[in-house]
Amino acid sequence: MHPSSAPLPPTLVVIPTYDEREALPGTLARLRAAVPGADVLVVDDSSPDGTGDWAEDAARRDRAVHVLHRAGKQGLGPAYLAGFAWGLERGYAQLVEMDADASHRPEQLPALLEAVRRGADLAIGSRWVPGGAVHDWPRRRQLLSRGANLYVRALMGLGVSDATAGFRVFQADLLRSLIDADVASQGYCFQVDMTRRAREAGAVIAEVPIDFDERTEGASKMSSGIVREALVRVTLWGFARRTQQVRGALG
Ligand SMILES: Nc1nc2c(ncn2[C@@H]2O[C@H](COP(=O)(O)OP(=O)(O)OP(=O)(O)O)[C@@H](O)[C@H]2O)c(=O)[nH]1
Ligand SMILES: [Mg+2]
Repeated sequence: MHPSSAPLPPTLVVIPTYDEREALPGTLARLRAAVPGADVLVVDDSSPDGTGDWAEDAARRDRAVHVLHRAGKQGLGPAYLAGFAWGLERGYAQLVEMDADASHRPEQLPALLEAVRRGADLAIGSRWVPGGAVHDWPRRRQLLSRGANLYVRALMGLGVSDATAGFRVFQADLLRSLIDADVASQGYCFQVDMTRRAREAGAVIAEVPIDFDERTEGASKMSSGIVREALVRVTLWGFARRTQQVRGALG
């Protein structure tokens, strides 16, 4: 049977939003066209620009679309954790992480879902594997992302080329076992921590090459604080791992 004709297990795409009124409509339309069988949960942190209201209207028009409203901007990690809890409670078999800003092409989601169908517990849409690419990123951003991933690789040995990527599919059983109260909170850190937890759980991780597009609408929420948090956390995780290795070798 051709893979795309296999029935899709119950799938929930979680899209966190903060001030994405301009970008979300296009992303959602593309997603619904690319993977019509998947449900969508928009997790909006009371965006001042009315993204949450727009999502409510979209949910009224389309039964596959749902909205979770949260009070105030609380960061990417907490938004995803709330969205995952919502989806796990409702019995979805696989849960997807995707940005609202169209940096992740909805048309490439089927390739990630296919990797999970073939046995991966976690499929990561990767910019830094052969076939992956970043389009229209300033050199500074490319260096930051590449540098961060090299640093993570060197210190944490996750065996993943794009540990900070935010386009992913988790098998529900794996996801359930990974999330607890102290998953690291913010952008890069959240993705790295989830990757680390998946690796420690012995998960099968597949990296699928993707094209990452620079956002054309709305504004980035990346901040120096998020980068700093990631640097500190990755360094601490790396040293903890080294200490364990040395203890293992001595003991
Ligand atoms: N609910 C919620 N969503 C957020 C928050 N911060 C960022 N997001 C969303 O998370 C996704 C990724 O954020 P971006 O601003 O694109 O951050 P980024 O992709 O690391 O940075 P760029 O590449 O510069 O766009 C987008 O859909 C944002 O709207 C937050 O605090 N709460
Ligand atoms: Mg983005």
